[in-house]
Amino acid sequence: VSFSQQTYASRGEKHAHPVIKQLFATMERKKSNLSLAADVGTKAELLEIANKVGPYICVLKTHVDIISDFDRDLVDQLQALAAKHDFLIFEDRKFADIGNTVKLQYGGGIYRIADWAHITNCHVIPGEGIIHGLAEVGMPKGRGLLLLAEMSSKGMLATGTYTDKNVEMAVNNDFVVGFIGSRRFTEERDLITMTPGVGLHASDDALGQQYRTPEQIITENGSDIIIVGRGIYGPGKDPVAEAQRYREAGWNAYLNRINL
Ligand code: 5BU
Repeated sequence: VSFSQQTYASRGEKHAHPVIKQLFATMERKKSNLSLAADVGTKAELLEIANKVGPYICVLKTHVDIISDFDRDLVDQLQALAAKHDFLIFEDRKFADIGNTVKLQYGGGIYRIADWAHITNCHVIPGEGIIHGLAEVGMPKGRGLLLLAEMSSKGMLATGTYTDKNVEMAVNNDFVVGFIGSRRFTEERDLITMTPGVGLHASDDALGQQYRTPEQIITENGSDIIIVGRGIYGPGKDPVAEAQRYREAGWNAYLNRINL
């Protein structure tokens, strides 16, 4: 049976990676395959939205380098919220340098991403060394890595053999737990897919983002998690009401898939 037709709970029970085990268990407990993309500019705004929307999500996705007043206390408070509301933290860092450099970027600097992000991601444009460099830092801490097998934006260049190479590298490396992309990529092991560019209606923004619906992504394409940003906190929106709507839409799309 394809992984897409199994429940999150049963996949979690069998999974070899501790982060994905934890993730599937969280998803099942909260009946949520929703990740919030919290692209806000300050510490106060990030903590506020994480606290409000936290009950409805399985993963909080961050871009820490857009927070103007980032500090250590933000990390402590985010971790406390992750424990309080039962979600994981995914820093969408998109590493893209040689192994030795990404090792320094992942473990050090101001952000020390490996200390607090359960999951991060990278491009494989430099070759497999990037995965090995990140793994040296992340593996001992029990972290997981997603490869950017595809992107959601118009004209993106991660297609064809480049996407296939991502899948090949992922299957062969235990630090890799899955992909960013639009669909399920392989049955060789249970590598998850998280999908950005999700809205309740298919549409675009002015800078190349393309939105597809939870049904397209979860039911039809077999992805595991929808990532939603402005659909939840965009101008005039009530983030709690929208998070509830997306959670329900994502979960129903999953129920429809496993009942197919
Ligand atoms: P939006 O407001 O729902 O459009 O936000 C989407 C988020 O997902 C945003 O943080 C992007 O950086 C992120 N993203 C994306 O949109 N597309 C991609 O292919 C990848 C990440 Br990878």
